[in-house]
Amino acid sequence: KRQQPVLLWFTGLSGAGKSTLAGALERALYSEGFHTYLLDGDNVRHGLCKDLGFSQADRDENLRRVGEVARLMVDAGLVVLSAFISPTREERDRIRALFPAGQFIEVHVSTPLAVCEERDPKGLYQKARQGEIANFTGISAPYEEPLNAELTIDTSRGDLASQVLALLHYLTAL
Ligand code: GGZ
Repeated sequence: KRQQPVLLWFTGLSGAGKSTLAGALERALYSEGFHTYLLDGDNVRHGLCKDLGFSQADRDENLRRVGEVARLMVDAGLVVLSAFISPTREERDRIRALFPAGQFIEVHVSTPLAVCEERDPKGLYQKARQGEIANFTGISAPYEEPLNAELTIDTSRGDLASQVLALLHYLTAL
């Protein structure tokens, strides 16, 4: 099928639902015959970026590498999805600037902090509140909300299927 190669960049807090949304969208795209790849902390921070932690400088380098890898994958013709907190506008805009207009699609997963903290699927917020994890985004490290995201999705409202449909509609209108 002739879906244009693009990078869908999911940004938001830990527990906001970035990976869940991106994974569900990837399955939907795959079943329609598109070639996709999902970049996330699970496949990047254990390999390509395993030398990096969560200081601001390390996050910037993590995202710089992910952006460059995503560019190569888009060049190869893939629909690339990425799911990283990517807390600063500067880093997200730097990655946007690697792509021609329209090829970088920023998806703000805007689930409120209170909901993410309530979900706390890995117990990380609790640890951060207790001071056991430093520089935790939303608690002791900043998250800068996007000002010009192409799409905004709050996973505490509505269901996953309709959120995936909204993403598919955006993509197929390109
Ligand atoms: C934020 C952290 C931290 C700190 C470990 N701050 O919910 P998760 O567990 O699976 O997703 C989070 C992931 C964030 O990695 P990213 O590569 O997406 O971050 S960034 O874009 O800022 O480079 C969380 C876990 O790693 N984690 N320590 N201090 N999240």
